[in-house]
Amino acid sequence: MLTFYSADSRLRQARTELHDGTLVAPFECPERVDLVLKQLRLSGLGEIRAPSAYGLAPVLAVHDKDYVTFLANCWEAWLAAGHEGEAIPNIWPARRMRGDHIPHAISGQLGYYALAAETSISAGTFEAAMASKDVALGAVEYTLQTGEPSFGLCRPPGHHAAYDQFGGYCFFNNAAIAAQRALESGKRRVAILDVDFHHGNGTQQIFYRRDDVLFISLHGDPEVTFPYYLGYADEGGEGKGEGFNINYPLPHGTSVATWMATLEQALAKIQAAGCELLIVSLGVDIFENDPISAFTFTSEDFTNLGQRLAQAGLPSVFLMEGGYAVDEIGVNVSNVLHGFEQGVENGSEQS
Ligand code: OKP
Ligand code: ZN
Repeated sequence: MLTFYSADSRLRQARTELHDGTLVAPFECPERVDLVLKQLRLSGLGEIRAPSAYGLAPVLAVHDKDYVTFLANCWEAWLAAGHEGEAIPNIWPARRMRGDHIPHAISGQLGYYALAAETSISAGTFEAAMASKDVALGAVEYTLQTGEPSFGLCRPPGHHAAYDQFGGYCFFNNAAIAAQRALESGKRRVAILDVDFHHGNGTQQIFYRRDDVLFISLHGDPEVTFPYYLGYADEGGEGKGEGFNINYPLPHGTSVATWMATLEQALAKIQAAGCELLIVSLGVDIFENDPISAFTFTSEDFTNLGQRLAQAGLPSVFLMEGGYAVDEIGVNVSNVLHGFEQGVENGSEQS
């Protein structure tokens, strides 16, 4: 399988994450991609290619222009305001305040555009986010042109990023940008299957009123986990999007058997909707030893996941989301992708 990767993902080197009341070294760190790359090379998955630069147009197809401008300017504005640490919001337009007003000061803008406080903005963040969406676009372009599967080793991740909000380590919604590109190239309906431990609130919101993208997410129950305020089972889409958003919140400690049985339901929905492309938001934080998650996948289970996804028989693009057990992140990603290739081979032997 062909992998897309950009060395510019290293430009995001934040030093601080607000975690459990203290500032810690971010879980979402550059070493994550190093370990994935190392394992992809060791396991011989295939060529690793740098993407082209696709510019801002595909970003503006799913994100607000003023939000993109804010991200591009945030770090300089934060420095110009004389702040010493990284840019972290500490106030929001909470209920009954002026939620539609964008203040002049960068501290006010941060709260306006942030959905959470753990994700600080630092030098190079915007450039890394640009590289990450280029990785996603390179992967989807390749799969659109060849029909062959691809893996976009995106970093920073994307699925929490909404139309005009960053947070949960995400700035641009890579999967949404890729799905939109696929639609513009002629696909009539695209499925985004989000297997990350956390609900893909940003992807859900971007497509909530649309029927050309079917968004399905399996994730930790938001009653007890991030992002808390979205991801419930009764969120089914609105208007013509009704029926095209499906959430499967699952309790902490959910067994792999239950998770895989839920995946069966998700894949049946994807088949029934006539989707022409599958984009997998691939978070491997469903791993049993993930430091911030609570599902129970072993490294072997990831191989089975990949095999099962191949049986959907769709052109498929895998895009990296979360996964923070850095020792195993490479093996777990590699197992999904090799499992997918095995599943494709088995499928063609049977037919
Ligand atoms: C990003 B992705 C740990 C608590 C969780 C944010 C989680 C973001 C997950 N500090 N805070 O979906 O893997
Ligand atoms: Zn996650």
